[in-house]
Amino acid sequence: MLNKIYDAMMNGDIASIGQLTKDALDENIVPKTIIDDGLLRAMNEIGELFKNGELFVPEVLMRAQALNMSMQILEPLLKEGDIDKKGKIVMGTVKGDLHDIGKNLVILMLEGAGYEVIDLGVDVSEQKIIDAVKEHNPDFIAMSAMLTTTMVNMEKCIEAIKGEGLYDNLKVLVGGAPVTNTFAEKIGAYYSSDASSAVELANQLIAS
Ligand code: B1M
Repeated sequence: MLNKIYDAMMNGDIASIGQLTKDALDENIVPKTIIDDGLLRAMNEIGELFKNGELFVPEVLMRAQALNMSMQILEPLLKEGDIDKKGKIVMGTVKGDLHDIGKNLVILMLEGAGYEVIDLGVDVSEQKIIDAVKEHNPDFIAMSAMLTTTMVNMEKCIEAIKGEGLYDNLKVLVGGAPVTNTFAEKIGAYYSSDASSAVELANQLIAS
């Protein structure tokens, strides 16, 4: 049954993933096992295929939708502490920037890898990020920018975080088409070029 769920995920089979999830529960497979050995096992593989250019954005989004459909059934059944969250991430697209497809993909991959992500959406001001950091006490702030005119707001945000004395307690991840490693280093952040690399980077940093 877990292999069937894995296959449905790999094929982006949104028509049958819900029924397969219910069938697995009927066979007394616990939600955590369905998530770990069915959904997330597939999502890790999907991340690798995407990274290697063997899957494209629409295909990944369809598989992510399948994961969400299954999770909608499983989440209410999960007990407190059932899922070990690797870390907490506050993420948004920076002020002035409305692009969210890449950000959403990064979030899906991070969630699929076991991170709790608080999605602040698009056009996110420094103050909104600061408020979220104070409320959620995350391990990471992750920012996305797709415009050369908005990537500068990443630096402004980091300065604002420093001004509030919050910078030393977390790490800042950045990405998006115009962003480079050199730029990230200059502003005091860590860079990743795509969603899978963002997961790898978060894993490295959380372990260090
Ligand atoms: Co806009 N747009 N857009 N756009 N748009 C670009 C970015 C552009 C390159 C197109 C072009 O001119 N060739 C150009 C930017 C030029 C520049 O500044 N260098 C541009 C422009 C100019 C604009 C407007 C100004 C156009 C106008 O109105 N005159 C305007 C700006 C609006 C605003 O934000 N204020 C605008 C508007 C729009 C739409 C609303 C129409 C739409 C956005 C819809 C949406 O997001 N909901 C749109 C789109 C779709 C694009 C393109 C075509 C595609 C972007 C995309 O979604 N790519 C884009 C051209 C292009 O890239 N080919 C373009 C797919 C996505 C999966 O990739 O976002 O790169 P990407 O995310 C990747 C990585 O970058 C990385 O991982 C993701 C997954 O692998 N990543 C991270 C992203 N964020 C990360 C954060 C991390 C780590 C990795 O943190 C840990």
